[in-house]
Amino acid sequence: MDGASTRNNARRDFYERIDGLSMAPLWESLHQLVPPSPAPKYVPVAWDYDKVRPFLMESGSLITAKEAVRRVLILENPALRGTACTTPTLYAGLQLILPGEVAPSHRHTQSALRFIVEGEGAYTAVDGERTIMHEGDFVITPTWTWHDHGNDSSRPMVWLDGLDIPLVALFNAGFAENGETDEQPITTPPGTSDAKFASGLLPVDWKPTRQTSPIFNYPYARTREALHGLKKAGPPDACHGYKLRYVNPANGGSPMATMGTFMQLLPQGFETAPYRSTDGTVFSVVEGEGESRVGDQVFRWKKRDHFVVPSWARVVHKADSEAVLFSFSDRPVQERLDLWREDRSGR
Ligand code: GTQ
Repeated sequence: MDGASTRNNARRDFYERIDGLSMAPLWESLHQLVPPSPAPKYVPVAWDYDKVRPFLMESGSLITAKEAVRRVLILENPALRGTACTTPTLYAGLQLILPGEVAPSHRHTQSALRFIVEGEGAYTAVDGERTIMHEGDFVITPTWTWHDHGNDSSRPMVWLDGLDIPLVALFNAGFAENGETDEQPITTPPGTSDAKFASGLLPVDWKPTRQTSPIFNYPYARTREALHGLKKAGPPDACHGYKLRYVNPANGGSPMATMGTFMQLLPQGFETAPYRSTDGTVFSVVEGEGESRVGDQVFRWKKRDHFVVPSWARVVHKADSEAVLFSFSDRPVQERLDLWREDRSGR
């Protein structure tokens, strides 16, 4: 036996002996543990709404919203099957609620966002107030707030659920409880939180008690108007087109501590400069048609399609017609931890 194999055998033997003590040699895995740049173990993926919708509707005949509690098809990353993860930190799913149904009241420490994909007229109630939802609206149900959903309209409603389920699981900080009634008692007239907090004004003696935004519906009509105002005001950003982030008006931060949410407008024919950042991101197409190159994959998309851009994957969006993209990520968490990075060198 040569010197190298004698040494390797001695090392293997050593590893086996320390294995029984629940110990392992760092030097065998150091490079993976501390990579020179992010090496995500999940992949770019897209869901074509034309293919997804029939299954979503079929689920509506298999189980009621009440029995399911939440009737959702999880958008699971192909590299993370069986984990309910869309990215390693975020969960995403498409929730269906049919006319007359109620998704019963509960609360949990996981924060949730709703992004309305199809239909209008259903409501979400959060801590005693209801909001009627329309396509493109962004609605939050922050950590530990009571929430239920109901559809008093005549059409099915579908929205994208985004939750921090994997993050909360990582911390083992999950708590949940069910409401006493399916629909929580309504204590506040609709429009109250909007009136108090959504006009660049705050009630004079109001003090925030948590990081969460006091606004719980950010309607698309206003977001759209803002994007179009931006477009009139100047040239697009090379990497983003016209991109805005949703904000908690009380502190300038994200509406919820764990998830950042964004809306961007890409003018017709616009192609973004290559861009990457460390926050793996879930996109929902709101308007228009185009394609995104994510790493070496190309996803064609149109209204209501969804796709994932993993951490540090280069992305280029191209809009064939004027397009609007909603997206969410764990960016605020990474920023708080001084971890978030971007690379605009493709600009
Ligand atoms: O609406 O509370 O998609 O608790 C997954 C878990 C939605 C919700 C989901 C949930 C909810």
